[in-house]
Amino acid sequence: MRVFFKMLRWILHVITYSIKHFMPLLPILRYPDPRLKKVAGRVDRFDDSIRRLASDMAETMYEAPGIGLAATQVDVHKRVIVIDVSETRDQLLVLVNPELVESDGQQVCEEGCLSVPGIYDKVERAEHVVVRYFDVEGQERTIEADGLLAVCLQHEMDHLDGRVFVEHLSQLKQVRIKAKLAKQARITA
Ligand code: K1U
Ligand code: ZN
Repeated sequence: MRVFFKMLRWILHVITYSIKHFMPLLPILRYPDPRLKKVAGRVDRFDDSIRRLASDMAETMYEAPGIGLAATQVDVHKRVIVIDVSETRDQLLVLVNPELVESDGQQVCEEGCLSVPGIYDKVERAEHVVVRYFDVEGQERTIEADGLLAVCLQHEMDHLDGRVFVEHLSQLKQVRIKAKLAKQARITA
């Protein structure tokens, strides 16, 4: 009987370990998927489902790897973004219902996007931003940023409004990017 319970405990341990460590990552939508155009809705309840979403998004971002991810990109149309621009990859920011309250200056930075793999181009953004948001516990906070963090915040907030960074580029570049991605998709199909 003791051997049976020992085995049962071991099986349960293996199951919980597998769920915790081998959970499938969230699939990322690829441009020009029309779902990337949806405007995300505000979060009004700060419950476990939001904390689970943020945690799955962070795992997906780190694994990709990326420096940011918006819920829109994983086909969840809620105003949630995760960001980590640190070199040590241990400075996770989770922003719920982010709102741009101030912006000034200009900077041009090379951007990439996990929804537009292999495409990088220069985009003009504000140099300095102030963003008001809620953390996953529903506590209101403010972040002030410049440089790469400011760029990343603007890039991710664009996603929540259904905009992908390539839409800041010329029409000609957009046509070329769509053709390149369609070719990539045919090769990998
Ligand atoms: O939104 C996304 O798709 C994530 C995107 C964020 C971003 C990158 C560059 C400028 C603005 C916003 C990425 O993370 S693309 C991948 C990337 O830039 C990167 C990946 C690993 C290490 C460093 C950068
Ligand atoms: Zn992106």
